Amino acid sequence: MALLVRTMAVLILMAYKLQFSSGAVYKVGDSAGWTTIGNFNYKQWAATKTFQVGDIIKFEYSPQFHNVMRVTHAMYRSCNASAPLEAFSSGNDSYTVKTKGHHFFMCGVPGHCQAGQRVDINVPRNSTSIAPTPSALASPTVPAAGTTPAPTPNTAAAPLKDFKSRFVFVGFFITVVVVSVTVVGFA
Ligand SMILES: [Cu+2]
Repeated sequence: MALLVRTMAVLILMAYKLQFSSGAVYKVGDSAGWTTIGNFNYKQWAATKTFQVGDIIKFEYSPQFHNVMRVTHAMYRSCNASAPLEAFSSGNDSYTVKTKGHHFFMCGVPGHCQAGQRVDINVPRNSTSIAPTPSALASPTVPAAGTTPAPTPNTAAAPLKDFKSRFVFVGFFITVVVVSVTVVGFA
């Protein structure tokens, strides 16, 4: 009986944490969106934000003219789009920040990154967050210079999957809690 109550308490706490760990949503460039028009200052835009693990970074643009590539620091500095870690091209892309540190993004259309269409989403290492922080090892390994593995556009669906699984988890915990309450009621 006491064990059941304790289990319930833990499950309620977990469900609560899962619900509130969904972070803020930031639309890159605000009303300007993800563009080369108007020389939007994405560096300044990012500097005014305090990003956290769990935040969702949204890129809105015309897929005819732009795309989004998550790249390494070296690729970001040199505007090299040859081997992105992840590639997005729907025009309405969401990236969930899963680790602390820098997350570098650039447009892979020739000339756009050089024109300033790149952004560094930085979650300070010493920042605190209520969101679960997966190991830094979870981030893809940086390919060695010289090798050019094919881009992996399939990963674009990953943030959505993650979002869905979160809801599945919350639903599961609520079900367990309801069942537990029913059992206690009859005990
Ligand atoms: Cu572009």
